[in-house]
Amino acid sequence: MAQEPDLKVLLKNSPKNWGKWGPDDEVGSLNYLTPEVVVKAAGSIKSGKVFTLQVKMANPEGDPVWPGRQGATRINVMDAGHYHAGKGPLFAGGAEYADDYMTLFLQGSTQYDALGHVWYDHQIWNGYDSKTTIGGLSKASILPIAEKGVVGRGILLDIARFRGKEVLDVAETFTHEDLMACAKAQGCEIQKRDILIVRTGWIAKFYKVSREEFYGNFVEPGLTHSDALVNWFADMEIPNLVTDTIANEVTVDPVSGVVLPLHNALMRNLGVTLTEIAWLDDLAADCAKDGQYTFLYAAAPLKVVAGTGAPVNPIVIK
Ligand code: UVW
Repeated sequence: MAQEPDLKVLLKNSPKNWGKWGPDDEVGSLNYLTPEVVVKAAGSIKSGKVFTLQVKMANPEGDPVWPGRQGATRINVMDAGHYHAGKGPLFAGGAEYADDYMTLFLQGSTQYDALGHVWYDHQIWNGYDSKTTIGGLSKASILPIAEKGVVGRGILLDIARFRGKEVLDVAETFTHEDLMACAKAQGCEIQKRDILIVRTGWIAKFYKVSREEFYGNFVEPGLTHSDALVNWFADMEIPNLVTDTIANEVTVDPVSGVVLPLHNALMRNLGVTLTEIAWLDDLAADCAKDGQYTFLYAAAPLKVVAGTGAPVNPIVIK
């Protein structure tokens, strides 16, 4: 059997943004989202229509997660039942309340990845030692991204609709050339520093088919690695890639056999932030109706200290 190449070999010609924003940087390509970019992005608001892009959490129907993770579990610790049983705390005036807690994988919902989430060759984003991840990320955690916030011009690239499909196939791939062709067919153009929001129909499929079918042959559709694609992301200064898949790229590179090479080429090397498991179907339906595929995108993951990622409910304003 052919041996898959090491990421060090596969990405030997891949560009890096390490040091570009100084030796202490922890937000990478989000630095491209300057105040000027934000002001310009606000000009994309035309009708005031608002969309939220998070999937439901702790959903009785299930939460789509990477194999091996579990969806969130929410548990009531106080409600009317406690009062009926005489166990609720009594407040002067008679107020009663419901309360709950939740356990979750920080990567187990619509989420931002911290730049230190995935690496190879003992170094994470900006060249920090991978040992900085031990026991919690002391470098390039989700916190600096959460503190900064993400605001810019978003562009929806509805690859599923572009290919005339409800959902892309298992392991189906596309490239940056396809993203550009999709934009053209939609009557728009990807501009420098755009936040790319790519729809494959994959997360919607999770709610429509059995778990056996969804996880049976788990190779998600998505962007596929090439040096040309990585150079395009670098030249276009893309700050953020948002998709309706669990891992933002075809799970296994069909050419090299390497798993998640773009997590490394884009996130570790270029500092592109990844947003996964986004709910894009309502936004996509509206874009198909009104023909407006560009808008203001705003998001801020939760401020989890040392986290590898954190849930987020991004907002789009058209
Ligand atoms: C893995 O951690 C494997 O992927 P993701 O970035 O989708 O959470």
